[in-house]
Amino acid sequence: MLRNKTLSGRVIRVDKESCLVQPDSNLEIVMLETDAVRWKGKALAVGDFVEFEYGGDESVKVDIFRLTQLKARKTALFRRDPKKPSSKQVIAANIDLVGIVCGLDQKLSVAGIERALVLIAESGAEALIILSKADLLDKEKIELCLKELAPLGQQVLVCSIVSGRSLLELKNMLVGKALILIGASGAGKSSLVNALLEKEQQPTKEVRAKDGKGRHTTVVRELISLSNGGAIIDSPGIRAIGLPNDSLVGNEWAGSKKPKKLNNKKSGTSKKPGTSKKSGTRSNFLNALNQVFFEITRVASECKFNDCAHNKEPECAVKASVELGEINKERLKRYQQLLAELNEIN
Ligand SMILES: Nc1nc2c(ncn2[C@@H]2O[C@H](COP(=O)(O)OP(=O)(O)OP(=O)(O)O)[C@@H](O)[C@H]2O)c(=O)[nH]1
Ligand SMILES: [Mg+2]
Ligand SMILES: [Zn+2]
Repeated sequence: MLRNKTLSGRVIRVDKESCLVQPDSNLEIVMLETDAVRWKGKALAVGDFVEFEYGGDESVKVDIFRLTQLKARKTALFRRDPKKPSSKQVIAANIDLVGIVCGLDQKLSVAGIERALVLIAESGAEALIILSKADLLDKEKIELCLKELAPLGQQVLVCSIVSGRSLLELKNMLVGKALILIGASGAGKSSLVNALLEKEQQPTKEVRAKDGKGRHTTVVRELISLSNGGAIIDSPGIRAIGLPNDSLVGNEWAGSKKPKKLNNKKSGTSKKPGTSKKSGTRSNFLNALNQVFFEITRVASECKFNDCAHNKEPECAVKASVELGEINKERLKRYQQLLAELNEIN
Protein backbone atom coordinates (compact mmCIF):
# COMPACT_ATOMS: atom_id res chain seq x y z
CA MET A 1 0.00 0.00 0.00
CA LEU A 2 2.82 2.37 0.92
CA ARG A 3 5.05 1.17 -1.89
CA ASN A 4 6.62 3.87 -4.12
CA LYS A 5 4.83 6.56 -2.20
CA THR A 6 6.88 9.47 -0.87
CA LEU A 7 5.91 10.42 2.65
CA SER A 8 6.98 13.37 4.74
CA GLY A 9 7.41 13.76 8.46
CA ARG A 10 9.47 15.07 11.35
CA VAL A 11 12.36 13.38 13.14
CA ILE A 12 11.35 12.92 16.76
CA ARG A 13 14.30 10.91 18.03
CA VAL A 14 17.78 10.03 16.80
CA ASP A 15 19.56 6.98 18.18
CA LYS A 16 22.99 5.63 17.27
CA GLU A 17 21.80 3.58 14.33
CA SER A 18 18.23 4.55 13.66
CA CYS A 19 15.83 7.40 13.92
CA LEU A 20 12.14 7.74 14.57
CA VAL A 21 9.92 9.86 12.36
CA GLN A 22 6.40 11.10 12.97
CA PRO A 23 4.71 11.11 9.56
CA ASP A 24 2.63 14.20 8.68
CA SER A 25 -0.36 12.04 7.80
CA ASN A 26 -2.06 10.16 10.56
CA LEU A 27 0.26 7.20 10.22
CA GLU A 28 2.06 5.61 13.13
CA ILE A 29 5.62 6.58 14.01
CA VAL A 30 8.12 4.89 11.68
CA MET A 31 11.73 3.88 12.08
CA LEU A 32 14.17 4.77 9.32
CA GLU A 33 16.80 2.22 8.43
CA THR A 34 20.24 2.41 9.99
CA ASP A 35 22.16 4.51 7.46
CA ALA A 36 19.46 7.13 7.70
CA VAL A 37 21.02 8.88 10.68
CA ARG A 38 23.05 10.81 8.12
CA TRP A 39 21.99 12.48 4.91
CA LYS A 40 24.77 13.30 2.45
CA GLY A 41 27.25 13.35 5.31
CA LYS A 42 25.05 15.52 7.49
CA ALA A 43 23.89 14.13 10.82
CA LEU A 44 20.13 14.11 11.27
CA ALA A 45 18.73 15.93 14.28
CA VAL A 46 15.58 15.91 16.33
CA GLY A 47 13.20 18.36 14.65
CA ASP A 48 14.39 17.73 11.10
CA PHE A 49 11.75 17.59 8.37
CA VAL A 50 12.34 14.65 6.06
CA GLU A 51 10.88 12.73 3.15
CA PHE A 52 11.03 8.96 3.06
CA GLU A 53 9.56 6.01 1.29
CA TYR A 54 8.74 2.43 1.97
CA GLY A 55 11.79 0.35 1.28
CA GLY A 56 10.55 -3.03 2.36
CA ASP A 57 10.31 -6.25 0.46
CA GLU A 58 6.78 -7.68 0.39
CA SER A 59 8.19 -11.00 1.58
CA VAL A 60 9.71 -9.39 4.68
CA LYS A 61 7.27 -8.78 7.46
CA VAL A 62 9.14 -5.88 9.06
CA ASP A 63 8.41 -2.39 7.69
CA ILE A 64 11.52 -0.66 6.46
CA PHE A 65 11.60 2.97 5.43
CA ARG A 66 14.27 4.77 3.48
CA LEU A 67 15.19 8.42 3.81
CA THR A 68 14.91 10.21 0.46
CA GLN A 69 15.26 13.86 1.43
CA LEU A 70 16.35 16.08 4.30
CA LYS A 71 14.52 19.38 3.98
CA ALA A 72 16.33 22.69 4.44
CA ARG A 73 16.53 23.70 8.10
CA LYS A 74 14.91 26.90 9.33
CA THR A 75 17.10 26.87 12.43
CA ALA A 76 19.80 24.53 13.76
CA LEU A 77 21.35 24.49 17.21
CA PHE A 78 25.01 23.44 17.31
CA ARG A 79 27.62 23.02 20.00
CA ARG A 80 31.17 21.72 20.17
CA ASP A 81 31.07 17.95 20.01
CA PRO A 82 31.97 16.85 23.57
CA LYS A 83 33.51 13.63 22.26
CA LYS A 84 35.36 15.24 19.38
CA PRO A 85 36.33 18.82 20.24
CA SER A 86 37.42 19.63 16.71
CA SER A 87 33.89 19.04 15.41
CA LYS A 88 30.54 20.58 15.92
CA GLN A 89 27.46 18.60 16.84
CA VAL A 90 23.89 19.37 15.90
CA ILE A 91 21.54 19.35 18.90
CA ALA A 92 18.20 20.07 17.24
CA ALA A 93 16.74 21.53 14.06
CA ASN A 94 13.76 23.71 13.16
CA ILE A 95 13.18 24.88 16.69
CA ASP A 96 11.62 28.27 17.40
CA LEU A 97 12.56 28.59 21.04
CA VAL A 98 15.35 27.31 23.26
CA GLY A 99 14.60 27.26 26.98
CA ILE A 100 17.69 27.38 29.19
CA VAL A 101 16.43 25.72 32.36
CA CYS A 102 18.17 26.69 35.61
CA GLY A 103 16.97 25.17 38.87
CA LEU A 104 16.73 27.79 41.59
CA ASP A 105 17.92 25.13 44.06
CA GLN A 106 21.40 25.57 42.53
CA LYS A 107 23.69 28.57 42.26
CA LEU A 108 22.91 30.54 39.13
CA SER A 109 25.65 30.26 36.48
CA VAL A 110 25.51 33.44 34.41
CA ALA A 111 28.58 32.31 32.46
CA GLY A 112 26.84 29.05 31.53
CA ILE A 113 23.73 30.93 30.43
CA GLU A 114 25.79 33.30 28.28
CA ARG A 115 27.49 30.35 26.60
CA ALA A 116 24.13 28.85 25.76
CA LEU A 117 22.90 32.23 24.51
CA VAL A 118 25.74 32.37 21.97
CA LEU A 119 24.77 28.96 20.57
CA ILE A 120 21.13 30.00 20.48
CA ALA A 121 21.83 33.36 18.82
CA GLU A 122 23.77 31.45 16.16
CA SER A 123 20.95 28.95 15.68
CA GLY A 124 18.38 31.52 14.60
CA ALA A 125 15.95 30.47 17.37
CA GLU A 126 14.75 32.70 20.21
CA ALA A 127 16.13 32.23 23.71
CA LEU A 128 14.17 31.99 26.92
CA ILE A 129 15.77 31.72 30.35
CA ILE A 130 13.62 29.51 32.57
CA LEU A 131 14.27 29.73 36.30
CA SER A 132 12.62 26.57 37.60
CA LYS A 133 11.72 25.39 41.12
CA ALA A 134 10.66 28.90 42.18
CA ASP A 135 8.80 27.35 45.13
CA LEU A 136 12.16 26.51 46.73
CA LEU A 137 13.46 30.08 46.97
CA ASP A 138 12.05 33.13 48.71
CA LYS A 139 10.94 36.21 46.81
CA GLU A 140 13.97 38.34 47.73
CA LYS A 141 16.44 35.73 46.52
CA ILE A 142 14.54 35.31 43.25
CA GLU A 143 14.70 39.08 42.80
CA LEU A 144 18.48 38.92 43.26
CA CYS A 145 18.74 36.28 40.53
CA LEU A 146 16.66 38.43 38.19
CA LYS A 147 18.90 41.39 38.93
CA GLU A 148 21.96 39.33 38.09
CA LEU A 149 20.40 38.35 34.78
CA ALA A 150 19.21 41.85 33.86
CA PRO A 151 22.41 42.87 31.96
CA LEU A 152 21.83 39.95 29.58
CA GLY A 153 18.72 41.68 28.24
CA GLN A 154 16.89 38.38 27.77
CA GLN A 155 13.40 37.18 28.50
CA VAL A 156 13.25 35.34 31.84
CA LEU A 157 10.40 33.13 33.05
CA VAL A 158 10.20 32.15 36.72
CA CYS A 159 8.42 28.76 36.93
CA SER A 160 7.39 26.09 39.36
CA ILE A 161 5.68 22.79 38.75
CA VAL A 162 4.68 22.78 42.42
CA SER A 163 2.88 26.14 42.53
CA GLY A 164 2.10 26.12 38.78
CA ARG A 165 3.74 29.53 38.39
CA SER A 166 4.14 30.65 34.74
CA LEU A 167 3.14 27.24 33.35
CA LEU A 168 0.14 28.59 31.46
CA GLU A 169 2.25 31.44 30.12
CA LEU A 170 4.82 28.94 28.87
CA LYS A 171 2.15 26.78 27.28
CA ASN A 172 0.67 29.78 25.50
CA MET A 173 4.08 30.68 24.12
CA LEU A 174 4.23 27.29 22.41
CA VAL A 175 1.15 27.46 20.20
CA GLY A 176 2.41 26.18 16.83
CA LYS A 177 6.01 26.47 17.98
CA ALA A 178 8.80 24.06 18.86
CA LEU A 179 10.72 24.50 22.10
CA ILE A 180 13.79 22.58 23.22
CA LEU A 181 14.70 22.54 26.89
CA ILE A 182 18.39 22.49 27.72
CA GLY A 183 20.20 22.72 31.05
CA ALA A 184 22.03 20.79 33.72
CA SER A 185 20.83 17.42 34.93
CA GLY A 186 18.26 17.84 37.67
CA ALA A 187 17.25 21.36 36.57
CA GLY A 188 13.69 20.14 36.08
CA LYS A 189 13.42 19.89 32.28
CA SER A 190 11.43 16.64 32.17
CA SER A 191 9.26 17.81 35.06
CA LEU A 192 8.34 20.89 33.01
CA VAL A 193 7.54 18.71 29.99
CA ASN A 194 5.24 16.57 32.12
CA ALA A 195 3.58 19.66 33.59
CA LEU A 196 2.90 21.00 30.09
CA LEU A 197 1.60 17.63 28.92
CA GLU A 198 -0.40 17.25 32.12
CA LYS A 199 0.75 13.64 32.43
CA GLU A 200 3.80 11.85 33.78
CA GLN A 201 5.24 10.84 30.42
CA GLN A 202 8.93 11.56 30.96
CA PRO A 203 10.80 9.87 33.82
CA THR A 204 12.12 12.26 36.47
CA LYS A 205 14.35 11.60 39.45
CA GLU A 206 15.14 13.39 42.67
CA VAL A 207 18.43 15.24 42.80
CA ARG A 208 21.27 13.87 44.97
CA ALA A 209 20.83 14.83 48.60
CA LYS A 210 24.50 15.64 49.20
CA ASP A 211 24.99 18.27 46.48
CA GLY A 212 21.66 18.75 44.74
CA LYS A 213 23.05 17.50 41.40
CA GLY A 214 20.85 15.58 38.98
CA ARG A 215 21.18 11.90 38.08
CA HIS A 216 21.16 12.13 34.27
CA THR A 217 17.71 10.63 34.10
CA THR A 218 16.88 11.62 30.52
CA VAL A 219 19.30 9.96 28.12
CA VAL A 220 18.00 10.88 24.68
CA ARG A 221 16.53 13.96 23.04
CA GLU A 222 12.92 13.42 22.15
CA LEU A 223 10.33 15.59 20.45
CA ILE A 224 6.87 15.41 21.95
CA SER A 225 3.85 16.96 20.25
CA LEU A 226 1.54 19.17 22.28
CA SER A 227 -2.21 19.34 21.73
CA ASN A 228 -1.99 23.06 20.83
CA GLY A 229 0.09 22.35 17.73
CA GLY A 230 3.33 23.05 19.54
CA ALA A 231 6.18 20.66 20.23
CA ILE A 232 8.60 20.30 23.07
CA ILE A 233 11.97 18.56 23.04
CA ASP A 234 13.18 17.09 26.31
CA SER A 235 16.92 16.57 26.42
CA PRO A 236 19.56 14.95 28.63
CA GLY A 237 21.36 17.16 31.14
CA ILE A 238 24.19 19.06 29.54
CA ARG A 239 27.56 18.74 31.29
CA ALA A 240 29.38 21.32 29.22
CA ILE A 241 28.41 23.77 26.52
CA GLY A 242 31.45 24.30 24.34
CA LEU A 243 31.66 26.73 21.46
CA PRO A 244 32.95 25.13 18.29
CA ASN A 245 36.51 26.28 17.66
CA ASP A 246 38.79 27.40 14.90
CA SER A 247 40.08 23.97 13.98
CA LEU A 248 36.82 23.10 12.25
CA VAL A 249 37.44 22.59 8.58
CA GLY A 250 35.32 22.24 5.50
CA ASN A 251 33.94 25.76 5.40
CA GLU A 252 35.04 29.19 6.54
CA TRP A 253 36.14 27.67 9.86
CA ALA A 254 39.32 26.83 8.05
CA GLY A 255 40.07 30.53 7.63
CA SER A 256 42.34 32.91 9.52
CA LYS A 257 43.10 32.48 13.20
CA LYS A 258 41.89 35.94 14.05
CA PRO A 259 38.43 37.29 13.38
CA LYS A 260 38.83 39.55 10.40
CA LYS A 261 37.06 42.64 11.63
CA LEU A 262 35.08 41.81 14.69
CA ASN A 263 33.86 45.31 15.18
CA ASN A 264 33.51 46.35 11.61
CA LYS A 265 30.27 48.30 11.43
CA LYS A 266 29.56 47.17 7.87
CA SER A 267 29.84 43.43 8.40
CA GLY A 268 29.39 43.36 12.16
CA THR A 269 26.26 42.53 14.07
CA SER A 270 23.60 43.70 11.67
CA LYS A 271 23.31 40.28 10.04
CA LYS A 272 21.07 37.96 12.01
CA PRO A 273 23.03 34.82 12.86
CA GLY A 274 21.48 31.55 11.84
CA THR A 275 19.85 33.05 8.78
CA SER A 276 22.92 32.56 6.63
CA LYS A 277 22.80 29.68 4.17
CA LYS A 278 25.41 27.74 6.12
CA SER A 279 24.54 27.80 9.76
CA GLY A 280 27.09 26.71 12.33
CA THR A 281 29.92 28.56 10.61
CA ARG A 282 32.66 30.45 12.38
CA SER A 283 31.56 33.90 11.24
CA ASN A 284 28.04 33.13 12.43
CA PHE A 285 29.36 32.24 15.89
CA LEU A 286 31.35 35.46 16.03
CA ASN A 287 28.26 37.43 15.08
CA ALA A 288 26.30 35.57 17.72
CA LEU A 289 28.92 36.30 20.38
CA ASN A 290 28.79 39.98 19.49
CA GLN A 291 25.02 39.91 19.63
CA VAL A 292 24.95 38.34 23.11
CA PHE A 293 27.51 40.85 24.41
CA PHE A 294 25.76 43.71 22.65
CA GLU A 295 26.90 46.47 25.02
CA ILE A 296 30.56 45.54 24.44
CA THR A 297 30.12 45.30 20.67
CA ARG A 298 28.44 48.71 20.57
CA VAL A 299 31.30 50.44 22.35
CA ALA A 300 34.03 48.39 20.62
CA SER A 301 33.35 50.20 17.34
CA GLU A 302 34.96 53.24 19.00
CA CYS A 303 38.22 51.45 19.92
CA LYS A 304 41.28 52.72 18.05
CA PHE A 305 42.07 49.29 16.58
CA ASN A 306 39.55 47.35 14.61
CA ASP A 307 40.73 44.07 16.11
CA CYS A 308 41.15 45.49 19.63
CA ALA A 309 41.02 42.67 22.20
CA HIS A 310 40.25 45.20 24.97
CA ASN A 311 43.27 44.17 27.03
CA LYS A 312 46.17 46.57 26.98
CA GLU A 313 45.64 48.31 23.66
CA PRO A 314 45.79 52.11 23.68
CA GLU A 315 42.61 54.16 23.27
CA CYS A 316 40.36 51.20 24.05
CA ALA A 317 36.79 52.48 24.37
CA VAL A 318 35.65 49.27 26.06
CA LYS A 319 38.24 49.54 28.84
CA ALA A 320 37.25 53.17 29.28
CA SER A 321 33.60 52.13 29.65
CA VAL A 322 34.56 49.52 32.23
CA GLU A 323 36.37 52.25 34.21
CA LEU A 324 33.25 54.41 34.04
CA GLY A 325 31.18 51.50 35.30
CA GLU A 326 29.14 51.42 32.09
CA ILE A 327 30.32 47.95 31.12
CA ASN A 328 30.41 45.16 33.63
CA LYS A 329 34.00 43.98 34.14
CA GLU A 330 32.95 40.37 34.61
CA ARG A 331 30.92 40.43 31.41
CA LEU A 332 33.99 41.65 29.53
CA LYS A 333 36.09 38.85 31.03
CA ARG A 334 33.55 36.25 30.02
CA TYR A 335 33.29 37.74 26.53
CA GLN A 336 37.06 37.50 26.13
CA GLN A 337 37.04 33.92 27.35
CA LEU A 338 34.40 32.91 24.83
CA LEU A 339 36.19 34.73 22.04
CA ALA A 340 39.39 32.87 22.93
CA GLU A 341 37.46 29.61 22.86
CA LEU A 342 36.15 30.37 19.37
CA ASN A 343 39.67 31.10 18.19
CA GLU A 344 41.23 28.10 19.91
CA ILE A 345 42.97 25.50 17.83
CA ASN A 346 43.37 21.93 19.00
N1 LIG B 1 10.30 21.76 44.35
C1 LIG B 1 10.36 21.59 43.05
N2 LIG B 1 11.00 20.52 42.55
C2 LIG B 1 11.04 20.37 41.19
C3 LIG B 1 10.46 21.31 40.31
N3 LIG B 1 10.71 20.90 39.05
C4 LIG B 1 11.40 19.76 39.16
N4 LIG B 1 11.61 19.43 40.44
C5 LIG B 1 12.31 18.23 40.95
O1 LIG B 1 13.66 18.22 40.51
C6 LIG B 1 14.10 16.87 40.32
C7 LIG B 1 14.76 16.73 38.97
O2 LIG B 1 13.80 16.95 37.97
P1 LIG B 1 13.89 16.36 36.50
O3 LIG B 1 12.70 16.85 35.78
O4 LIG B 1 14.14 14.90 36.53
O5 LIG B 1 15.22 17.10 35.97
P2 LIG B 1 15.86 17.03 34.51
O6 LIG B 1 16.34 18.39 34.19
O7 LIG B 1 14.93 16.42 33.55
O8 LIG B 1 17.12 16.09 34.76
P3 LIG B 1 17.91 15.12 33.72
O9 LIG B 1 16.90 14.31 32.98
O10 LIG B 1 18.81 14.31 34.57
O11 LIG B 1 18.67 16.04 32.80
C8 LIG B 1 12.87 15.99 40.51
O12 LIG B 1 12.90 15.44 41.81
C9 LIG B 1 11.71 16.97 40.38
O13 LIG B 1 10.58 16.57 41.12
C10 LIG B 1 9.79 22.44 40.89
O14 LIG B 1 9.26 23.31 40.20
N5 LIG B 1 9.79 22.52 42.24
MG1 LIG C 1 15.09 14.78 32.34
ZN1 LIG D 1 39.07 47.89 22.83
